[in-house]
Amino acid sequence: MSNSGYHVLSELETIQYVKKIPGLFSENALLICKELGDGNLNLVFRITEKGTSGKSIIIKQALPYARVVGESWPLTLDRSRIESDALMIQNILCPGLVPKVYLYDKEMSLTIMEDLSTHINMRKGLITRNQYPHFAKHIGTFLARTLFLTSDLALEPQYKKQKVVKFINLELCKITEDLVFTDPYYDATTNQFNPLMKEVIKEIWDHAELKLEITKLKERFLTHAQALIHGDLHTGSIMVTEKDTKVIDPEFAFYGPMGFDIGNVVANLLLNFCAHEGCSLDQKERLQYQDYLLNIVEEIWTIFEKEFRALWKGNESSFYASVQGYDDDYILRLLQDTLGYAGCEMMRRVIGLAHVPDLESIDDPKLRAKGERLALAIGQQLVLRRETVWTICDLTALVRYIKNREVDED
Ligand code: SR1
Ligand code: MG
Repeated sequence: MSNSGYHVLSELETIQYVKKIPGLFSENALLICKELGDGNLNLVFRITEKGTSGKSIIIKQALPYARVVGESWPLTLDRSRIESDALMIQNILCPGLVPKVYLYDKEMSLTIMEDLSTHINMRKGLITRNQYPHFAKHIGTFLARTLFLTSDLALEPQYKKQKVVKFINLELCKITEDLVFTDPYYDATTNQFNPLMKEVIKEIWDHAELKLEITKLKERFLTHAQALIHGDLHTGSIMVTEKDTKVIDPEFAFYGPMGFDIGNVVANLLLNFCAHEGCSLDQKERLQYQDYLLNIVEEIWTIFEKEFRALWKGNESSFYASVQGYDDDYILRLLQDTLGYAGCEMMRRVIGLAHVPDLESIDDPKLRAKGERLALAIGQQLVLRRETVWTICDLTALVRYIKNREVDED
């Protein structure tokens, strides 16, 4: 796609740009712009009006390459269309659970949206052991509604296929195909890991049964156009306050397996669980927070399943609703996919290119390796044993069992 008017904005140009857009700020407003510099792929500017109004907005502009690597990794600008379209759909399906989009500028590959500076990134919140009493309800509802209502369970098949075409996301899917399902399972140049983990990682590279299961999950990721998924739903893609939750950054959105989104949420809670193993917290505090995390995993699934079944029931005229037992079969497959994709996400965040601050913020490599070893042990078992799991409590019991097996409590 060629955007002939496209150029990368500076902070000053961003101010000039927003001033030309009617309805955002008053003509004489004094504006401050700051590029936040925390995106893997894009530029993210916050524009704030000086004075008492406190008004602010976010402008997210796609770069023609992956920012984290540089110009040697070219990327399509079309991802900004995918992101703004996905946000608008999600806002219709789950009002209030994503930032509001004010404007999408195709030419400049940018989206103007609600500023969430009152919220914090959930990953940061979990690292400091904050608790979010409404999070499970919000994210369980988000998952159920966005996944059910964009799938063949809710949409007329031909209309759904048009959506599949609209959300073809070649390059960002390729990033996931490579970084999640391929590179971590051999000695790829993109991998970067704690040298203390080398032996355990070599065992993974030699684990034929594990690689077979990862291949099945990869093939399902590539071919199972089940619903419009967020595609990168880790805890860094979620902004929270004690009362509110907003899901951000759906630039990886495409029609893929529902379990990939649910699995990413679960995996990132479990990665935080593992990271606390490596932190020098006192044992009681650590165990309490780890219990809290496992409880949220159970709660998320329970809310997800309840809402998903309610949507299924409310759609009585559909072909699928008329087939007895199909809902139970479908939901069990979702749970087992969730485990599989959660396992993949956990392993790639230890072995592959993109790590998580939960573990990376542990300075001492020995302590970090403690958490990383646990993450790899849990990740492997989630993939290998996913078809033996029938309920969400089987999953949390499996996590507790592996933790007790792997970790010597002080
Ligand atoms: C080069 S992009 C690396 C990672 O960042 C994104 O958030 C995705 O998780 C991707 O795998
Ligand atoms: Mg992102």
